Amino acid sequence: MRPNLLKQKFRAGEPIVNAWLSIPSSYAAEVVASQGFDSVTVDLQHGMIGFDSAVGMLQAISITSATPLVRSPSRDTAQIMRLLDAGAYGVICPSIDTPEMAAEFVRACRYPGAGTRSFGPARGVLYGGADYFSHANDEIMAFAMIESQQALDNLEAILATPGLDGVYIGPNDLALSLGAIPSAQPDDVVERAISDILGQTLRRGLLAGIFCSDGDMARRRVEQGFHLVTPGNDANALAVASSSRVLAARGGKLAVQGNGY
Ligand code: 3PY
Ligand code: MG
Repeated sequence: MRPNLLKQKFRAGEPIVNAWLSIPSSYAAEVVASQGFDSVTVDLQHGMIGFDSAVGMLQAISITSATPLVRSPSRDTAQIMRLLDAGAYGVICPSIDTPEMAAEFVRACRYPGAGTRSFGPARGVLYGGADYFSHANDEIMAFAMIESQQALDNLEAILATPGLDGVYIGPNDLALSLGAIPSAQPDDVVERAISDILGQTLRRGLLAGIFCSDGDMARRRVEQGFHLVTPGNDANALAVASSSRVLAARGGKLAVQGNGY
């Protein structure tokens, strides 16, 4: 099976820069995936993307060396299995708040022996290779999104879930859950929660990932100790690039960058 380069980079301690796609276009996916990202995530939760578009986008990502990931629309195990069949090499699952949710999610990503994944790796075999089935349980990565007070309260037990590869922090939902306002520069209460999650994840030896508002914040998070960072999404990059051109043409300069999700 084609190795999961993300796993290799994590083991080697190399920072992983992950793109985030919300525009339902295989061409846009191809453009973004060709820019040197280590991984590219198709976001089916908040992106304007359904399963059919996601398949074409995973195909487009597959022509590059970036590892194809998805954020599933929910914890629904049938959807998670379909996205794995479509060739995703890792799933970022929203709102994992309890160890039971974490266990059910991880089982959906693993074939029997380790889980409940149903057999039918349609594109998985095309992208991964003929021996996909024998190695998928080891190569496919499962990331639990930690984005609530409840998840924080249960973090130790969530991190102890067998087969969980790591966590991915959603700072905006985390802020809402902590009574703060989602912001490109999170409040102190959110920052304290982020460093608590990071510390516990590192102590467990798992991968720590986080969504960031832009490239500068992503760099800061790498320096803080995160393994995987997402410097905003495609729609935000397009909006910032477009508005800066309009402003430049009008003789002005862009002051504020947007906050993607
Ligand atoms: C959040 O910040 O809540 C996210 O889910 C990032 O996409
Ligand atoms: Mg979220």
